[in-house]
Amino acid sequence: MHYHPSKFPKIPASEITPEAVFETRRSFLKKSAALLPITLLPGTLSWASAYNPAPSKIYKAGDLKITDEELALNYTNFYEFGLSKEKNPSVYSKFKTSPWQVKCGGLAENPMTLDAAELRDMFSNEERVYRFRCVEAWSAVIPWAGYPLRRLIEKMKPKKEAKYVIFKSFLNKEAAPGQSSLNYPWPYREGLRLDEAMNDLTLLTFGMYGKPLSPANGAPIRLVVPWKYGFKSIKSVVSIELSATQPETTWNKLAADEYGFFANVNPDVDHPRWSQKTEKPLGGSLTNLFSKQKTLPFNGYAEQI
Ligand SMILES: Nc1nc2c(c(=O)[nH]1)N[C@H]1C(S)=C(S)[C@@H](COP(=O)(O)O)O[C@H]1N2
Ligand SMILES: [Mo]
Repeated sequence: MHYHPSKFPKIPASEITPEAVFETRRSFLKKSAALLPITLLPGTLSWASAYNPAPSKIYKAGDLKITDEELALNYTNFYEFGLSKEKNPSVYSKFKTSPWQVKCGGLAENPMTLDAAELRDMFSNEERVYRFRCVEAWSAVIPWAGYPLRRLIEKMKPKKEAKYVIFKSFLNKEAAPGQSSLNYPWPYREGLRLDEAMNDLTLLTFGMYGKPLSPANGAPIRLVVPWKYGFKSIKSVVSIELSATQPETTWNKLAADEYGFFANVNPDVDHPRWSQKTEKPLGGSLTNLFSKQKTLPFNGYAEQI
């Protein structure tokens, strides 16, 4: 299926008012709840089917052709479920993403533990079309939906010693076969410096292509940091913790010389095993050299960070 964000106005990021007013999900839900049989509410089905992120902010960087939805859903990196990128959907059959608790704490005056559904509905969701660049040199352009992580962090009220944010994914060997078959330091962990986490581009993400995230893409809640290599965009998050010190992260621990903590997209610094100067957009031929495109410093977001 083809996704058309073009039905929404294209506003350059520079012209976006941070306080743009749009209908909030709560008022949308109230209205739609009035039309639905009461037995549908509350529940996973209604939570998912009522998802309607406001398309009021479309972030663009350069000339972006949105990746085909089928590709973005079916060509994924999610090592908890194995090494292959094109996984059989049955691999997710034991992975339950609702209810899903997220612990938000650490060096916070206002720690909280919420269900992902509550966390999602705490602030209005908006859609953002971002470039996405995996460290393996494939790339995509994806319409995500969520809200800036900054809004949650402000609500958590960082203590003044807080300098980093630590993110952890779930641990469930029953549901995730890769957590037994791959000898990685589970659960998957990532981190950002607090100022990076507070950057307006850093998106706490609940949806893509106008729908809730699929298990393969990190349901029910993931991070998207568009100016960093894809491994920083941790999926299926269960904890967000403020910390005074730089945390250990999964890929950095596995191979520090290949995957740095900061991992900003940089075409001038090659990976030890391949060049980072170019990338292959998903959908382009993966073998045709002419389908490659230049990788941009900070993935095209240098001016926004
Ligand atoms: N928990 C978890 N998060 C993860 C990964 C993973 O294996 N486990 N892979 C990372 C990598 S390497 C990339 S490129 C992106 C891929 O996101 P996508 O599959 O939705 O495109 O997720 C990142 N987040
Ligand atoms: Mo990646």
